Amino acid sequence: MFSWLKKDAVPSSPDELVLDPNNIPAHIAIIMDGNGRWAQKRHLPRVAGHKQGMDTVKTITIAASDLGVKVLTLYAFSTENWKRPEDEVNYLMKFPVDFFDTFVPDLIKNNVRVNVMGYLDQLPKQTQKAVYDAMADTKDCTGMVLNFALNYGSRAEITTAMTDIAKEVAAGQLKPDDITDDMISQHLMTASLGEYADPDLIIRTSGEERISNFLLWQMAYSEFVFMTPHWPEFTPELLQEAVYTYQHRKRRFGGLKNK
Ligand code: V07
Repeated sequence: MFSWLKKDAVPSSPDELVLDPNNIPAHIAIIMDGNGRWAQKRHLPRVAGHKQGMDTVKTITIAASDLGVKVLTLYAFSTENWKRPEDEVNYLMKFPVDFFDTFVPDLIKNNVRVNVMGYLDQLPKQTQKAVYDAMADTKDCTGMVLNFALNYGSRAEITTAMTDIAKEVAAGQLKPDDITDDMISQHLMTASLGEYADPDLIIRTSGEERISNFLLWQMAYSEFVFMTPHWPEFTPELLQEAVYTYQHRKRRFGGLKNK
């Protein structure tokens, strides 16, 4: 695996994907779609798909870290997901707890820091505790940031940012004409990611080709790769395939920058 990481690596066959280690997308964001459909196809309850999806989260986190990705953002639960059946929502809310109990030692071993963005105060108390514990226990890790979007919605995020900026204007701390795009970025939930706030590559699994209220401001110059496997079927090889596709795109940044 990752033969291209080895010094002087040569492809063992012409169709092996050889990645350029100097052009790994710094920030990859993934819409982990298709857990329910994966389960239904196998006549399993939807929650079985979510459970399998959690194992994929673990595998892909380590694979992304090994690739040299700086930030991996995973869309775990959207502000719209509350509309799902109550039982399913209750089940989903236990994931951060389970994740914390079973995976934090591996994250520390791999020097991965957990960050969570979203409206966390609306989550059940034990879910909040698991999230804050995962962040606290990995706070000294200096490698990849595993950034969960949990109870996240991009329009709500932008609305909150606009309200905060309007309050600064009303208080006389800021003039309307002094508002810049950098300043807006600074008020979004990705601000703490610094230079990596905007995703370079957005992947959506399960064949759906839409954005579903995810990182609307931050995706201004992102590359999109839509893949057909359901999230529980996603593998490190498919992640590499997406990176390979990314590396063969020409990014233009609206003609502002060139790579
Ligand atoms: C969830 C697993 C992935 C497939 C999609 C749905 C189910 C990890 C988390 C998580 C979130 C915050 C945190 C630690 C872990 C998670 C939900 C669902 C709601 F600090 N996986 N996962 N959260 N699934």
